[in-house]
Amino acid sequence: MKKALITGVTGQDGVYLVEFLLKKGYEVHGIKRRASLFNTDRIDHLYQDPHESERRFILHYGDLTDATNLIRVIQEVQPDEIYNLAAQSHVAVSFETPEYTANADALGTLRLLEAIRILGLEEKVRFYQASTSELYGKVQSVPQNEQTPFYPRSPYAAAKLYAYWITVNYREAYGMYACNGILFNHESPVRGETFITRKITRGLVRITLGLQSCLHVGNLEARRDWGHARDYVKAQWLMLQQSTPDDYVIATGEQHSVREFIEQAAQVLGLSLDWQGQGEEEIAVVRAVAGQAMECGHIQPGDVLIRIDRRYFRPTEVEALLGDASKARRELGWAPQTAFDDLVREMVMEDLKYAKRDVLCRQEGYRTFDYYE
Ligand code: NDP
Ligand code: GDR
Repeated sequence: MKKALITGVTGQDGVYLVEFLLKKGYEVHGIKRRASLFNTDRIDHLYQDPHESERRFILHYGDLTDATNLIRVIQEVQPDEIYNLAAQSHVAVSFETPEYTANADALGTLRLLEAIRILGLEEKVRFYQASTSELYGKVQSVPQNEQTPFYPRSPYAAAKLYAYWITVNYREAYGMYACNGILFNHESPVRGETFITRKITRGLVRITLGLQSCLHVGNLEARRDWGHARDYVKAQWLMLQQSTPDDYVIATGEQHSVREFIEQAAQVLGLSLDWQGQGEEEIAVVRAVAGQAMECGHIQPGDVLIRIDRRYFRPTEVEALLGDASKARRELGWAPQTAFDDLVREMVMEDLKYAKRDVLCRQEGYRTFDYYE
């Protein structure tokens, strides 16, 4: 039985990758951080009690900022594959916590690679690094592929640039099987609530159900190549199954703006929108109400659904990303399976379930979590 060790196992990609590897018959180990509250919401359905025999999913406490911990966990697990998904992954937050972001995202990757080397596991372990389309930042050509020069635009991207190159360096210097997956944005119903896609689906659903009055966002014109996390973790695994290690762009090749994402999510709920005003004064006003939104009865034509808030703009923005994944198609046989419309629909429908639960809780006098930064 192959063993995999996943850092960032409690995150969005973590849960999809665990599910994927368990289906493939792996024994899966994950590193989770100690927190004062349970932080395993996404993986709770996979939890196996430590007293069960024949466990195939095992969690270890750890942190990418603690080299001793990483060495000990790798020593204990003796994994065949390590997937380094852990990171302070929020671009906007990285402007507020640049040093921590560098420590976790850049040096954390170095610590893992060094741990493999210190333990003499260079020939046994295959290593996957969660690199990112944010490396292209201020894009130098369109679409972006493995040859496109990098131009990071945030502390997050600069940290990930170091992680990218140190992964390449350990491959070249020590002959390690180490790969960078340069993944473009990928989303899902378990996407963190403060990334724009989930913020939109959660926000619009909560407005529809009368739990929230308006959604505040930043740059409507930012354009992204959005895929589904379920499809992208398969690419992560495929990269570690080849005869030689290499770096691959993973993307859909289709681009949409934040504005288009809002319109698509609104449409799923039965709302059509008019955009009025300009720049920071722009608002989205409800033109017509049908479907789910009409059944719920909380939204009327003329209601303001979206407002712009300066705080969500970044000091330096990545305006537009579009990936060219032809190398992955050709060499890994990988292709995205989820269309943009289906991704948005799935996210909206799942958020409807959560919001309906919140409505019930409120009716019964229980407090709900209403934060929507
Ligand atoms: P998430 O933010 O959902 O998950 C990040 C994970 O890393 C969480 O499990 C988090 O733990 C953990 N983590 C954060 N800091 C540390 C630390 N210091 N030590 C140990 N664990 C830590 O990210 P995604 O699942 O969306 O992304 C996975 C990886 O892929 C990240 O590295 C991200 O930067 C990268 N990436 C993501 C893309 C995307 O569109 N999703 C695209 C390209 C790259 P906790 O739950 O305790 O916070
Ligand atoms: P990104 O994702 O920065 O691409 O990083 P995010 O969803 O945060 O932003 C995408 C774009 O939307 C614009 N935007 C807003 N973003 C947020 N979060 N909140 C808002 O209110 C808002 N309004 C507009 C942003 O300015 C940006 O242009 C994600 C992360 O998963 C990274 O870890 C990963 O490496 C990259 O994707 C690929």
